[in-house]
Amino acid sequence: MVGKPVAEDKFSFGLWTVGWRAADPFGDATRPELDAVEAVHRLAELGAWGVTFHDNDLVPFGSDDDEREKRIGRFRAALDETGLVVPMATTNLFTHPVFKDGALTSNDRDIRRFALRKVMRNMDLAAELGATTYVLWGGREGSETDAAKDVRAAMDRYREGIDTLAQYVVEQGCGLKLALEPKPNEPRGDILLPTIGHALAFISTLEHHELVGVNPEVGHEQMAGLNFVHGIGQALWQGKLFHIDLNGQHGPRYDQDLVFGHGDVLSAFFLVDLLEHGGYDGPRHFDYKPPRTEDLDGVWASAEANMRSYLLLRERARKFRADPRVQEALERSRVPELAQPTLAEGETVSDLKADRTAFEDFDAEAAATRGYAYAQLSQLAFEHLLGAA
Ligand SMILES: [Mn+2]
Repeated sequence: MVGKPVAEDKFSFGLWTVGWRAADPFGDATRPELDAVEAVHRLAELGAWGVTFHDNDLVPFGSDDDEREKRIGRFRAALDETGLVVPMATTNLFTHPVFKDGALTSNDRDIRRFALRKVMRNMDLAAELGATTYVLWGGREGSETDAAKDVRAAMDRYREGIDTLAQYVVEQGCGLKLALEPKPNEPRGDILLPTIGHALAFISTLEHHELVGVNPEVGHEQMAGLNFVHGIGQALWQGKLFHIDLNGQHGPRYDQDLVFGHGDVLSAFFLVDLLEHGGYDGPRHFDYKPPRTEDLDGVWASAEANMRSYLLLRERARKFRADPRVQEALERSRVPELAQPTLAEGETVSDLKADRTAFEDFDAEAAATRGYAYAQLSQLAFEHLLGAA
């Protein structure tokens, strides 16, 4: 039904996804280390378009300059051989113990300065490799006790940090845009900028707000019990959906990073429908973890599964949109009517106040009896999702 992924699908994977060795808080790694060059070749064979990385996915923390150049050179050669692009890069500001109290918002000023330099160094590499988006996930920015963190001061430092990095982008003229990735908790007890909404509000306070958007992840919003499709809808509406992390999650619990669609499949259907019809043309980036039970064959099967899930959902979303019964149902539910402004063109608030049909003569009881027919519309979506329509 759906073919092999092609470059136009813009599927990308983090090196840390297929390369995850599956160590968890209770158990050791179950898989051997995966060479970045091997990952690039295998992803290309599967039809992926892009690969992304944290600085330390490519170059281990503390490597000397020779080792760094050698590793970057091998990676670059693999990109050249396969044609894979690097649309995005990011910084590991969470693994090394130095970041145990955060990076841009650590109480320790020396660590904040070190973190900024670590990001800037990898931004240079990202730009060299052709990336256009730079993601910042502040997984360690937060606390386990409210006594430890003055959140107002932390927000000052977060803003200073992001504005400093944006200023660096401007001065280097490297064309990168920054994308903040919200998450409510894990690894910290509570993480700053926990949701898309918090991040959007924070961005509006930045000096370089035009350079900063969001990189929302399916599972992160669902961990907070939030509707991911609504969050993406608002990010698109504000022109701030710079990048997206696709995966699966079963509601509020630890961050599962399942294969895309292998969590809330109905939400995944409406998400793909929105991305495909809502004007998003950026990467479809998978930030998932191959299950710990899998050997390397299972790793590649799971990578392929992400792309196939997306393509299957896209095919169903397209059929849903093209179905005349769906068009009729949308009309019956008055979905297009919401695009009509509430006030008429040129109508003033005084005009509205003078309009007796809007209030004095409005029959609220009669209007209250009108049904919205969402039950039929919702079932049509469900049947398309199942391939039954
Ligand atoms: Mn995650």
